[in-house]
Amino acid sequence: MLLRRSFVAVLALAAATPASAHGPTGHGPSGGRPGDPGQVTRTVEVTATDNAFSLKVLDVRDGETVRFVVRNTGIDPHEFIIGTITEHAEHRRMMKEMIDRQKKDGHVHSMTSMEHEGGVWIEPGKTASFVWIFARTPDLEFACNILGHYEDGMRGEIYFIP
Ligand SMILES: [Cu+2]
Repeated sequence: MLLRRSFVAVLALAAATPASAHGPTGHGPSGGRPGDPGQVTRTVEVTATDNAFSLKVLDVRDGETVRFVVRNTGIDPHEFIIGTITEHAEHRRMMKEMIDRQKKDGHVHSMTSMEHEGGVWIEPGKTASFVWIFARTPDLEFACNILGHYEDGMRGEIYFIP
């Protein structure tokens, strides 16, 4: 599928851009912030396939520092991103817009505005990790927002233990 391939190429380019370290949309990440690797108290291992996560739901504590290790055993790239339901929806909307624009004018546009520091991009066969300190936030989810993947079920709720 041509559409899917070009889409993935754009995303891969964006993932490799160092500018991804800050929330360019003007607001910081929801649900916490990048954590100190020295403060990790739990490691959560996740396997991504085409198109599902081995992790279905996640219970965390407010202030807990978690290291996520995400392995992609699929054929397609995937992402594992933490954000609110609204943020994920916006992320998907922007990805779609980007593809539509690319289809129209043939140029590869920067995906900077959709990058999020709360997560990783994982190429097929690779493993990626990040450390996150959670802050109590309603409607928090982990998700892959690549076209169609969220809808296929690459998402799960993050619950805060009272
Ligand atoms: Cu995916």
